[in-house]
Amino acid sequence: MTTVGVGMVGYAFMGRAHSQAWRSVVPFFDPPVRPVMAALAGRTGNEVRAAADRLGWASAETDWKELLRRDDIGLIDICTPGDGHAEIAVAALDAGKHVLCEKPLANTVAEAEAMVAAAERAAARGVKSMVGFNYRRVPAVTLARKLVLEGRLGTIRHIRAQYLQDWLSDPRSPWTWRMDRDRAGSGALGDIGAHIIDTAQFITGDTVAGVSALTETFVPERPHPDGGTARVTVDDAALFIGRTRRGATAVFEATRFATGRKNSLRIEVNGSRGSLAFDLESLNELWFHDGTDDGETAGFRRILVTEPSHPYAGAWWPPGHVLGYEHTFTHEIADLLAAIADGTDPRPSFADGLQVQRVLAAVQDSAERGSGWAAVEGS
Ligand code: SOE
Repeated sequence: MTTVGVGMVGYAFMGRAHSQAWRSVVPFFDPPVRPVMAALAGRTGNEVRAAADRLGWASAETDWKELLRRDDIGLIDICTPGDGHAEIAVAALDAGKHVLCEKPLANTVAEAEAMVAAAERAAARGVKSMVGFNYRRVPAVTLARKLVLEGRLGTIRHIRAQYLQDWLSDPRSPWTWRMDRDRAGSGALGDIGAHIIDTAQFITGDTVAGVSALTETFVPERPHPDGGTARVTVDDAALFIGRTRRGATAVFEATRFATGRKNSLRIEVNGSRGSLAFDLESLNELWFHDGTDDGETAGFRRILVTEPSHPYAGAWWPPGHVLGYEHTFTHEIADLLAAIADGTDPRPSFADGLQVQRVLAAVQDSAERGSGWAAVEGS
């Protein structure tokens, strides 16, 4: 059995989610290359050692560069804030390590381009890279894409996508790095807007070609955990309309101020033959309207996406025994390991991540110009 040693950088929310996935991928997916959770890297010695212990990593490092020097590590998993992605990913790929990098790929288009260049150099040597748009791996989302590709929706006319959270709606919620443009790149736009862009493009197989956007920062200053206040330099909400390369219209909304909505990624796609709808807060369900059904009984029907024939579902439990948020990360890692084993290029690639980054940049550009139309570079 071939193995690959994994070194992960960062152990906050995403680090915990990825650790859970690295621990569960072998028993459920029996991957052809088995991961060995070799080391966790973080800045503070006692904290990273405690986290490594708790999350299942065999050792801890206080400098991520040490992971690149170790021969027992062949894959780097980047779970840091956005400002660390480009430096770590480029160095890791140049050192011949496979890379899984959290989304959004980078904080700027220039960083993302450098990462794609490194990924291309590495690919020529058989080294793989992937960006972690985990919602592609919700079984219902993968099924939605399959239905579109099979032509069950016909020509796609409308995409309607929202990502609604409310964790910042209270102005007393403390400032974090996610509110700092230098560290996070942008606010709701890059954090959750990137997910709806990727999910919409993944499901439809189309890309956003141009946008008109509006962003808003409702609370420009927040209490700093160390005392005093700190300035919020990112958007709290981003709204934009767009047109796709193939001529569909799209409406997107990403906000952290939708009171009562916790983690609601909703998408509806309308085509000439039918429609589908999905909400992450009910992630085992896909709603499908087949416009070719008899008019009297036609309508949206709820598909419970837990059958063994459904994407990923067969690896888990019997039908109806629902899956959750964390499974998407296990699926992502299972696919990455399969690609490493069979020599194919895993998706979403760094090039896919760059394309999303270009949409984010177009949104920012349009919003800064009072919602003027902004073409997406390269589309
Ligand atoms: C925080 O808003 C966050 O955790 C995002 O960073 C994730 O990517 C998203 O999946 C859930 O919300």
